[in-house]
Amino acid sequence: MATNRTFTMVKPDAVEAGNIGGILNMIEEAGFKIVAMKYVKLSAEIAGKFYEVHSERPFYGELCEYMSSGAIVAAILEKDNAVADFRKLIGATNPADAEEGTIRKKYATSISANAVHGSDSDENAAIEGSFFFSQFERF
Ligand code: IDP
Repeated sequence: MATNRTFTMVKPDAVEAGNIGGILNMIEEAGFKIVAMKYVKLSAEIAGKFYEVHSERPFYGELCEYMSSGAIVAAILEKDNAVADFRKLIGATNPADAEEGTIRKKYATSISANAVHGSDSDENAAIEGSFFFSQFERF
């Protein structure tokens, strides 16, 4: 059964461009409740740990460099069917393929600087949420 939580980050390009508010607004308008949130800047090493599952992919170095290039907003979101519904809301990885009405269509500028992260499974949502938030911060 699908759990009702997912994990997201507003990525450095979107934070830098002043789009935190616009993105959080789209998230809330779509029916997600923000149940944990923080504004942080990752080191390349921490970004590397977060994205370890991608370590064999050719863009891994670029991704870690990019994700540590500026501040991000990390959050846990709650809604029925959260993981799948949030993946729909963010749209395709490459904004060129993202559908109208999605966050990436509106705010992403490239396949790497694509504005938001969204967990791809319930299992990863739980792992990613606990990577950023202690048990006292995700109640
Ligand atoms: P997703 O974020 O849509 O789940 P993934 O394939 O899991 O996409 O890739 C993780 C992140 O790695 C993407 O959001 C994007 O920032 C970056 N990325 C994916 N493919 C490429 C690429 O071909 N070049 C550069 N960065 C990429």
